[in-house]
Amino acid sequence: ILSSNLGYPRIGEKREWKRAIEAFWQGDITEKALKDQTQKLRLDNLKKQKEQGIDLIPVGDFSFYDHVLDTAVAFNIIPKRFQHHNPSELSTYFAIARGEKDAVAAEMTKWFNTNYHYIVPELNDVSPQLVENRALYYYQEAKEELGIDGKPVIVGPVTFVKLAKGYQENELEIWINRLLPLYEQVLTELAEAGTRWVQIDEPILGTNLSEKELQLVEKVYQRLDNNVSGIQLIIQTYFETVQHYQRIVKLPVHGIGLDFVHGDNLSLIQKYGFPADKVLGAGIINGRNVWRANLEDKYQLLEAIKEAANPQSLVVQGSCSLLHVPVTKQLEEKLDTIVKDGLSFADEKLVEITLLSSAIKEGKQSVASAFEASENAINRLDQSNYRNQSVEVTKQNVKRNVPFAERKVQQQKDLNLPILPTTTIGSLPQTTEVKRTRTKWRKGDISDEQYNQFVQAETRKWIQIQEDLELDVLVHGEFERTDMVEYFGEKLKGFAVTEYGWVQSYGSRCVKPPLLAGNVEWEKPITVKEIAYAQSLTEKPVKGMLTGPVTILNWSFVHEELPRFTVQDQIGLALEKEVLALEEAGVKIIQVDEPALREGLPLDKLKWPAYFDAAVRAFGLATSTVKPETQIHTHMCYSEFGEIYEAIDGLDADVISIETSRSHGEMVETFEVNHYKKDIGLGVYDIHSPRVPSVAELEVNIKRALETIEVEQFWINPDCGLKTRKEAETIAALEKMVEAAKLAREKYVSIK
Ligand code: THG
Ligand code: ZN
Repeated sequence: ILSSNLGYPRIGEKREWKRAIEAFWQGDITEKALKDQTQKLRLDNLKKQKEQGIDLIPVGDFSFYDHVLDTAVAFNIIPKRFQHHNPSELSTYFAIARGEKDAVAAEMTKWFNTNYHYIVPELNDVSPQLVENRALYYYQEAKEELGIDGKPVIVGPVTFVKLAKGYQENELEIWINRLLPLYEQVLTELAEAGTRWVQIDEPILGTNLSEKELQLVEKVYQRLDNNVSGIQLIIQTYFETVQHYQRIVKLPVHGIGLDFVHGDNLSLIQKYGFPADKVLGAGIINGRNVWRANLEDKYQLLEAIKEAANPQSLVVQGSCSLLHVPVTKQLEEKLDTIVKDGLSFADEKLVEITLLSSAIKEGKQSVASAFEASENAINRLDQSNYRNQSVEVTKQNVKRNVPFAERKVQQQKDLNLPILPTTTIGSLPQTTEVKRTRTKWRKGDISDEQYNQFVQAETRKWIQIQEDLELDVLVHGEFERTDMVEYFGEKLKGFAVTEYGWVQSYGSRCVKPPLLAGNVEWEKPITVKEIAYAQSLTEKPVKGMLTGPVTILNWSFVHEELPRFTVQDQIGLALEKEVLALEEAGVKIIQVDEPALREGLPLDKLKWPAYFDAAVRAFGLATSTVKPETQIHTHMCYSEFGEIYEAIDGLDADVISIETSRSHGEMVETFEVNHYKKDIGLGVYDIHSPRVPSVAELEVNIKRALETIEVEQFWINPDCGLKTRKEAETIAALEKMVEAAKLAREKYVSIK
């Protein structure tokens, strides 16, 4: 019996990784300094894992941006528009991720159903070859610097190609075959360097693969087995029940890693057993949540796994990489002790893993006090104020009373907007000054009054800028908010927030999900003061900005004992009170963002209908009681909307804005095919890149959308919130956008 870790967070206890990378981008530190600083972090992380007594320590889980991009670049998979660069330069790598003057960044999308985003590899126009054996580099580094015989982690070929784009569906096999020799070379070189274990991640096995794809999986691993020797390969799956379990466990590899927290792999091994000649990676500690494990329950689970599976050997591990949880809870000083005691971040999870592997090896008595401590902590939270009163959700009608077509007429009468109205998604640049001032206020260095004054001054400045730009629907800018979810987590009852609980979201960007410890309740107006202030400064409509129930739920760490859909309804009801308070204050447009709706989708399609129903219901709880003349907007991030179209329509929002620009025309089609009737803004430029778009480029995007979407239906906006952008960039880009909108109005309205 061994203990293992599948991946460690990259970002450092205090986000040192992010700071180093951003300083490098700014030109504040050299490439050498970046490499030195990140190496130190990497080695510190390895040391910690060794000290915790983890037997199989991952190497190669580090990245300067994203591990899928690392894999692509190591294979010379570089989009054509970046091919004039040297593939082994770090600047090439960052250019693909971030875009550069004449080349848009590669598309980014969510990693399965998590809040981590990867860079989508583009397979058209590339000739794969092995530029760098990253796994080998990091394996040798750990060995030479620390004497650690690490376990390289690589993205498996099937998952990699399935997540890539730029090829036809029937070319999957061709592409996998093109990459397999490179995988063979990577693995052979590792074997020669003395590597014993390799973790090959194939989370795609938790999704619904076709029979043909499944046969391909079998061919791939057969071939790796034939051509690579001297290595113990573990196929690692996570996030869901393995589909086609009986065939997957027969693959000719040394071991299989299964997630015993998400999905129902336990039933599978109980029903079908597990090959006695294989190692079973038992993912029992939740790698996606921060709540402390009940060690007794986990021990029972391990016993059940051991009994049903009877594998050659059992490896005790997390359910997935710990990339999705913060580093350590030790730094938290302000948390309620009941909550803090109930938590377990990455470092604490490593302890849970080694405790459980000792318990199963040497008996529970050897770790009895730890078992007791875990049980006590869980009971205390269960009996605390967070849980004592339940919030009943009795409301039945979650639909708006007046149909869209009628609402539209009434809203237009009130709002009097031009055709092709322009707006932004909500957040405006969070400059260093904004963040610094918030930090000062948090520390008590400035008073509430001073902070308030500052936020108001920023709002005033930006209302003026938006008026000067001649935008039609304005926003207050969200200067009082850190993050769209964390902010509501701070204000709603049932949540707690951390100081250092950061996780990587994309590239150097991190989020700090609130902790959902109990029943959710609205206590008093949250956003009304700021919105009403902004509205008082202008004649143009200012949108009220809220985060929707699905997103708040998905981007929080929800305690595993809470029923998710019930809490989601509770959040919906809490937001309804906020929506009505805004309406009462005279706000005419209220945006309830659901950027997480798509990414929260279960991997298993059978679970989709229940998920959609719950999402539509909770959104309806929040928004359906407004007057018909109140315009409800929503916003969603990222592509692949085809499959969630019904739910989008079901939300019945008067206006939806959608992030599109990294996936170009694909999205337009979805709405065309379905004859979408309500108003829609398909983002006309990509805000994730510092690049300012040209008017011509914006016109192309508008034109494409208007080929299929009615002029009366279309809104012109950037594709996502602007908080990560610099002020100058933002103003420059919005100027172009308004100019393009004016040109479009002349062109398309005159045709009519
Ligand atoms: N909030 C949350 N999750 C998200 C988003 C979000 N997931 C998807 C998408 N948006 C990811 N996008 C972002 C956008 C911006 C930031 C993070 C994720 C961001 N983070 C700051 C940073 O890392 O510099 C936070 C730090 C700070 O404010 O000091 O800007 O919007 N929950
Ligand atoms: Zn967005």
